[in-house]
Amino acid sequence: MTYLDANIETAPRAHIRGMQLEKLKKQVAWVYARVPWYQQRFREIGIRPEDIQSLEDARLLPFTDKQTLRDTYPFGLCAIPLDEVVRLHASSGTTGKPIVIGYSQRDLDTWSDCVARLVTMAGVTRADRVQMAFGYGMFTGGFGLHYGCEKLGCMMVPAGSGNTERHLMMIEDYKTTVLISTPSYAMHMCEVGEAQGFDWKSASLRVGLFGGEPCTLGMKREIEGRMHLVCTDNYGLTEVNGPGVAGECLSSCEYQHIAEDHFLWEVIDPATGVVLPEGCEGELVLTLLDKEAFPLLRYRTHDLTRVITEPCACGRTHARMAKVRARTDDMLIVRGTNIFPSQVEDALSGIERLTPHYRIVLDNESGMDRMTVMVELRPEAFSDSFEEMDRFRHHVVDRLKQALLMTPVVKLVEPGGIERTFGKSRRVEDNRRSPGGAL
Ligand code: DLL
Repeated sequence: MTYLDANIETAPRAHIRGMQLEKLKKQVAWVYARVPWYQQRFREIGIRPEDIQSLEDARLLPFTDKQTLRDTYPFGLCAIPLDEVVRLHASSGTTGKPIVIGYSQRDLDTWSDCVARLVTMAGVTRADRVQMAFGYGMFTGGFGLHYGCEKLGCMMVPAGSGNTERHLMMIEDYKTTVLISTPSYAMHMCEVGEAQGFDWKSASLRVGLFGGEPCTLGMKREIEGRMHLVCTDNYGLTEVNGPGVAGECLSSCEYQHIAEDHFLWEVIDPATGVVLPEGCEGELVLTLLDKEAFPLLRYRTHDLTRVITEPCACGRTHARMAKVRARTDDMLIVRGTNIFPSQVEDALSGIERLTPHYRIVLDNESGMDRMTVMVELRPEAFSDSFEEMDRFRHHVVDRLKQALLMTPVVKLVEPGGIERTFGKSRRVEDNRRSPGGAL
């Protein structure tokens, strides 16, 4: 097994916890001394940095969330002089102003270490040639993975997002061995390649590093089979640096190891904020343990997962989070029924004649919520017989009805008919005038 730093990655759990506590105390003192927003919140709750004497005491600390970053936009949470900030990244979000995050030089070094660790977990070495298909803008995916791989010593090919034909040419000409993209873009690249007669089997790619959006096991298997590579999934979010928070090793495809020397995790009940026992599903909350510029304590990610600390076959001792499939805020309320897009995805993934591409469209033109699920047929499933297609459509409706406990409208779309994206895919289009709320 190859580790980037075995001392850290396979440290006894008691050692990891000890290191976390030491860093937590320092981080709390750091934010309290430097950020007025935290000083005020600490006063309101009635705590002082000295009250943090154990990791459990983290529960005394205030939560932060996207709203905190909006309220203090753009630099209100910055804990260092702005002339020591060397980079900004931002996340667009779906509503309102973007949130912005700054990094000191040391923050960037830590971030690159986290990324170098996760790519090593996926079997990437300095001998690899890495083709980047994430964008290099304010999004953290491109720069984050770029510098982490470069730190490892890989040959970076900063192709960026889009222009699929050029990507295929680069694989062929530069013999790249690793592809970094969202899983949905990898799928698109695969389809475009197949349509052009690109020979994935003899192509040089051997590893796919996917992240930025959920990747189901079905999708992973499909991409691995069609592109002839091994893929792993990594998780992160702009507010907490970007990619590098957690990554999948080659031993457990359902979980990702959290870089616990840099992030303290908790899982809470999203409705009450109460911390749940280990292994229970809830909302992931992360505290950055050594961030200089934009330190976030107890950041509510809205991502639903569960975390376990059982030993992993790879020998790493850092806790593992189950792959994120849903967010508390992507729950849709349709005619009073709570629906997560991941439930739709699970129901569709068992139907062989469909591609993994789908879209959920909501409207209430008639005064009542209507949910339409657009599903895409595989080329071999397409038939001229109206009866046969209608029978199949009914079959899809039945499967969704069983999973969702409500009956959606199903529209069959011809192969390639659902729009592909270069970055994160957009699964839900909510056109309702006053949509049901989210958690
Ligand atoms: O997506 C950071 C990132 C870039 C991670 C590239 C990995 C690779 P944001 O744009 O701020 O940052 O979006 C963060 O995306 O809260 C999750 O809901 C979702 N997400 C990110 N990675 C995964 C993943 C980046 N591997 C939000 N699986 C997060 C499932 C993911 N969801």
